[in-house]
Amino acid sequence: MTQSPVRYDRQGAVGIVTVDSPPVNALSQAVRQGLWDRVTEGFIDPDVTALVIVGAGRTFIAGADIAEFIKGGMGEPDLNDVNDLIESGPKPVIAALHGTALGGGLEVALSCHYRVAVPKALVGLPEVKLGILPGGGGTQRLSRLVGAKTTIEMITSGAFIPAPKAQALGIIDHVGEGADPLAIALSFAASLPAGPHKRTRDREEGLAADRGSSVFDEARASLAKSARNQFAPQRCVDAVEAAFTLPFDEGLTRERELFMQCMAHDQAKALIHVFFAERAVTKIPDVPPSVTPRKIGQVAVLGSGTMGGGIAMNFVNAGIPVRLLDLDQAALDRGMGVIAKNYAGTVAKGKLAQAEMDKRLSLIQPTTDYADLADADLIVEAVFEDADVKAKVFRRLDEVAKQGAILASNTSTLDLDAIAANTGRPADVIGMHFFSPANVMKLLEVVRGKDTAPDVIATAMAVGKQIGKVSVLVGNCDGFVGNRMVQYYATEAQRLVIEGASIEQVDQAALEFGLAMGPFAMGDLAGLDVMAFIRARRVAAGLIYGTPLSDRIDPARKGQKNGRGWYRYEPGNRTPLPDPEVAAMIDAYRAERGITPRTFSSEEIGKRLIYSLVNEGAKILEEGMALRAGDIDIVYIYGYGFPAWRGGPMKFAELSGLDNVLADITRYHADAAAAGDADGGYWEPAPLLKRLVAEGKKGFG
Ligand code: TC6
Repeated sequence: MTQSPVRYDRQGAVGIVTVDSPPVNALSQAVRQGLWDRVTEGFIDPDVTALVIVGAGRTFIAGADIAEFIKGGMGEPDLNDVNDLIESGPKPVIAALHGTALGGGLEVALSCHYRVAVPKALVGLPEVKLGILPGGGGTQRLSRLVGAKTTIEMITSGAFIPAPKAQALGIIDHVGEGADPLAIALSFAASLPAGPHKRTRDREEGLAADRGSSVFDEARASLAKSARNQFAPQRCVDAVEAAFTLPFDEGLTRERELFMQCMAHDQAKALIHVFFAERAVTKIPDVPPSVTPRKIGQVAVLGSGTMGGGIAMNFVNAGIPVRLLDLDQAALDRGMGVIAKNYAGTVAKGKLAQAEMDKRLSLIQPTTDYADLADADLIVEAVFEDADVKAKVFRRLDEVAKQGAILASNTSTLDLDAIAANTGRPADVIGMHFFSPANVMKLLEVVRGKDTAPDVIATAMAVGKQIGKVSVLVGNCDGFVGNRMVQYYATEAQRLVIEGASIEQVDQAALEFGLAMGPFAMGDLAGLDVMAFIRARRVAAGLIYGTPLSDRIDPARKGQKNGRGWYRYEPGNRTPLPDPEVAAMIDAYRAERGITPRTFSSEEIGKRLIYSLVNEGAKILEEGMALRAGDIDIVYIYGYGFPAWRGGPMKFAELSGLDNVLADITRYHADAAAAGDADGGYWEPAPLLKRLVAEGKKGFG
């Protein structure tokens, strides 16, 4: 017989129910069953007058077992039955919280008669981040304790609340001292009044003020904007409202109905996929956790432009000192000025203390002398994206860097092995591709060259984590994962315009799909001059099918930076405005090619944009340039504003049906060929996609 993950013992007159199911004491079927059995044991134990539920290890219960959601069917006992048993039993039950009491874990705690916590404990109902809602009575019980507004805020944001604040709100009864939740609970139990001990379901303090209140409609209206297109947040509000309109048991039934609706929705499948994909990216088969990362005490960043400055900020934000090198003092002064201005903006918003800003700035040591890089453990190069410039820099780095230093390039497109070949130590060379603005964007593509040593990979991944990035290991191919895919997406956006859509319509369709920004607005933000430079190299290398409109647009149009790109911009304003000059250029181009513009639906535009990513993503996967389809999804979600609730491009394809996606891609390919449009050559269906569909597979595996 397997041992239960929940045990029972006794201390004086208190029965202790300990959940011991590493890593996070999630409520698997075995834990629910264990809770049922051990709580029952405590209730019938004649020697105890009260029970404590506590988590072993680093945390209280961190929620339902999300892996069970994927397997389907959660099995008996149901969490609501366990909670009802706890709440309606003959003895008071105290939840002793430490670590994170989340989701179903907090719902168990809310079913207890009292909640005590260590000061560092966090509580939250983060289900909405998985596309679902609290389905174990959380919406009904929390409402009774704290009212509608706080409940809605907590449930629709999924925020983690520190114990002292939770106590002030009325969620926790007592925050003790120290780090031992059991000790706090035992002393609390010793001072328990004789009773009666109210069940949360019978408490009323949160309900009265908000019955019939407008808070529900206000929340719905606000979420319609802030959580546009998302299913679960609106259902969360519906579930909370039920606490104010229905008796407790009927409210629970309504909550469960809404929970099941969310669970059946594609958005839950997408977001649960993202939860696991985000954790899977850290797992690299040939770089196991036993590989020790190198110690990084001092970093150097080369290039004090927008990218280099942003990269330097990342390190000093994490307390790691940086030497920032640029060749001329004027550029360096400018770069330092921009960094200081960025921090000052954050201080002005009240998000950073002045003293902290000063401390961070003092950690950056500007220099124009390569010799100052001699003690750096990690050097990140962020100079101009030109192979010759980078070659020169790496030759110089090879001369000055100490033995064992890691030499990283922030190249976004160039061949890492060619860069490494400029040094006598290719094993120490790696790509660390930050996304602009580098101090804000969460994604870091860690690029592995053919000779990169495993401990160098382990270090780059560990440093990425230390500076708050989501790091994804990618292979060395042109544009790596993100930019390799995006070039076809950008080309497809242009092809749609050539065929008849307007620039504004294409961007609007992308927004409707849920992307943070449309492809043309994104081009203007990145800079059309930079894109043209990269494109010229690719065309020369035979790596690109061409982007006809880009070649037609006036080279003086650089994008947002000079107020003229695909759109025009008023001075000091980032709002893209349609530009008749660009429209005229498009008309002329269509006329020249004899194209009669046709109309497009947003759906058709959305499919063509996203499937261009999917087809290239499948090629990348087959070439081994990404380890998993989920890694590609994470690149897109954290680097390109892809909506997490769509799961990333690859998950979106799975949810759309790989066979449907392949059928569309095959048609786009045939259409491009029939029109003699070589620019659409990338629609050649990915062999992996064809194989998976032929084998009847539903996913990329
Ligand atoms: C719910 O409760 C609904 C109830 C209604 C029922 C009717 N399940 O994040 P980490 C794994 S919905 C399964 O790296 P951290 C995770 O995959 C749930 N597994 O650690 C990883 O595994 P790996 C509401 C889970 O210290 C390992 O634990 N709860 C779960 O940075 C370590 O995780 C949530 O949404 C889980 N619930 O952060 C909470 N949680 O090592 C989700 C974690 O094999 N969890 N794992 O890769 C979290 O937010 C964070 O994991 C954390 C710990 C804050 C608990």
